[in-house]
Amino acid sequence: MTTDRRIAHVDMDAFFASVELLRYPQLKGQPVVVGGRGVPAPKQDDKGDWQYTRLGGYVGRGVVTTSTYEARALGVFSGMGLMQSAKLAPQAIVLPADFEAYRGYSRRFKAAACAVAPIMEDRGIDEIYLDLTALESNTLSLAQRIKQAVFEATGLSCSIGVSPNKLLSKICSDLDKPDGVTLLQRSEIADRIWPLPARKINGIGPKATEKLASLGIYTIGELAQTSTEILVTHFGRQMGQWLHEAAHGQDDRAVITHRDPKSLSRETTLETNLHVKHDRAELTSRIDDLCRRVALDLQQKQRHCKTVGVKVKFADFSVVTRDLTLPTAMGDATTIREAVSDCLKRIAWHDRIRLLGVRASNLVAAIEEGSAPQLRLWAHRADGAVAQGEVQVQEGSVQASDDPA
Ligand code: TTP
Ligand code: MG
Ligand code: MG
Repeated sequence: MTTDRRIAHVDMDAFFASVELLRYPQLKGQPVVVGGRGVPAPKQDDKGDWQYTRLGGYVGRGVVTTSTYEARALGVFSGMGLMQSAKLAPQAIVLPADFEAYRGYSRRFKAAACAVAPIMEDRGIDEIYLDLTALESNTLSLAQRIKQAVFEATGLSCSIGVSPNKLLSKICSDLDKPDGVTLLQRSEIADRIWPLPARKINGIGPKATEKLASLGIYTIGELAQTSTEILVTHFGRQMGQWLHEAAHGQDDRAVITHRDPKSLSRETTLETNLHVKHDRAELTSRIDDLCRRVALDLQQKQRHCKTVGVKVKFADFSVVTRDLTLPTAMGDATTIREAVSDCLKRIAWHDRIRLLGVRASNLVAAIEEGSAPQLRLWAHRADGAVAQGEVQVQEGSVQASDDPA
């Protein structure tokens, strides 16, 4: 018999909000919400007192990226509109998002965790998996050392779940938030996992949850008791089988330390819908900015791209994409910008523009002359910034989540 693996899932607590509280420690214990970039930043008045923006009276279409646990107690959660949240918590303070800062803290927390447990899979801005199997110490002391290292490097708390696989650990890290450690053994699945709602399984989204409910399946336990045949009938072979295995806590996926990114993209939702002709200057500057950021992302991941794409969402929510494949791979902002211009010329502008995106795909290694490509490409980076399967940084919206199977 092989012994179980020990996989940890680490997730930062109220991540964006917690980073903001490092900047404004006087707000600790208060309901605080992080909105988009358009929210006014706090200002100091003549006496040196901070003046904050309150949620009450907010007008606009900003969205809550995250909220402190005090704001969550008032019903305000990630993804809610700021205007809707204002009705629930008018007194809550709203702060602008600062994605650069969050990326910096993200790198720091990953590097700190890596120093304790070097086999790490990067799962987005505030979460990672670690394979603890080969490490000497007992699981609880490892989890505590990771938390301590993360705190020392960032001043922030995280929650950790440790179990025999990624699927269960992801569920566990959420069970005792914030600042929690949850250890789970295979023998405890029935007692501790089965009572939970099915949607706690990463990969069961709102649609699948609804479909399961229509079959009378609400908990993971009820899912586990449902025959594979029934699940396959309703969800298809692959998904049906995966649902069955997931409910039984089975998951063999390895912790993947390096992954080749397939594409990189950046997009931005405009504060107000812009007109292709009347707002030309503003649009041009937004597009320039997106191209520059995609070029930087490519540089960071040491990649060039052969294909450049654009995405435009119109005021009526229709989405148009165009792409262009170049004869040779490249990664500089100017060439990306030229390709983007070419793509934009092929769009019929039927309405005002709500969102703009630029994508680089068909990625290849950017090999600098005289360098040892293999080493450069796969060397573990001390800052913990490991290439991901797909890096998509959307401002004010959700980060990547795990693939279901
Ligand atoms: P999460 O880990 O889902 O949430 P959180 O860290 O804020 O809170 P928790 O303690 O429950 O883990 O997301 C990490 C960050 O990603 C979050 O701080 C902000 C951002 N995010 C969004 O921008 N939009 C979203 O819809 C969600 C869920 C998160
Ligand atoms: Mg988190
Ligand atoms: Mg997270």
